[in-house]
Amino acid sequence: MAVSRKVPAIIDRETSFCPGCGHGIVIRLIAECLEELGQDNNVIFPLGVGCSSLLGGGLVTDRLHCPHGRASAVATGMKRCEPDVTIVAYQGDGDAYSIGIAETLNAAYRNENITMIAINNTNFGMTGGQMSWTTMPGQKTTTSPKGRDCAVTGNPIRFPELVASQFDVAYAARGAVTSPKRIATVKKYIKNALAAQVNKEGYSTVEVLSPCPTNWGLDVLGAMKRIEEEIIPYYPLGEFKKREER
Ligand SMILES: Cc1ncc(C[n+]2csc(CCOP(=O)(O)OP(=O)(O)O)c2C)c(N)n1
Ligand code: SF4
Repeated sequence: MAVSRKVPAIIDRETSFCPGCGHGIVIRLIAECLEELGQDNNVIFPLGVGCSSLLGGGLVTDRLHCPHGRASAVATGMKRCEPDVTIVAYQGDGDAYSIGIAETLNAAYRNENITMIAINNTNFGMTGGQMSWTTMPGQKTTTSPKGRDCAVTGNPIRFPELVASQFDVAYAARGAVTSPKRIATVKKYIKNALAAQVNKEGYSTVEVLSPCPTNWGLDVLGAMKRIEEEIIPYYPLGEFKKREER
């Protein structure tokens, strides 16, 4: 018997991500959460530059391609003009952290009532796998061919922990899309983040550890295994800040 699966209404076509990429999973989860919260026709996505921009090819929704790294600043402007519209900045680690860290941190610092979803695949995916702020110590990339040397580059950033410990944000969490159970947990985190915004609690963010098999030179299962065995031990999963009732 065929299994029928309800696809959120704002998804109307296939995405163009590489096979095994995590972006498509997260975009599907965001669409499901928006629909469940009654926000799917009341949302704008300020988009990062990178494979994250391809969200626009998969969802029928308002969105804006922002200058590189500046999606949280654009999100701030949108929210202040339209406080009752749900604003979701969707960015990669290179965009949100390496390139746009000033705007990203400033939005969290001010506790802007927006949601920022960051896809952490430990490199600049779209441009061929350069080192980013989340590249693992020792990881080989096209710009760290001998492996990332943290004595020279500094250490990888743990953004959700940073804003949860230093700023008055409403919600901060990190998940991974390596198994159905973990994907269900990521969905719960995204829904909590969006609900915090709808309830006007302030800034919310979810970082998702996500495979980039193309630039990692791994097959799909190998990429999932890398996240489980190498990346999660460095980037712990969980909720770092939330209201008691969530
Ligand atoms: C001002 C500017 N600098 C650099 C680029 C090139 N560029 C395009 S996408 C990208 C990296 C995006 O990486 P990330 O945010 O990690 O997203 P991913 O592609 O991995 O999802 C870069 C450097 C650009 N388009 N504009
Ligand atoms: S390059 Fe990486 S992040 Fe971009 S679509 Fe392919 S797998 Fe996904």
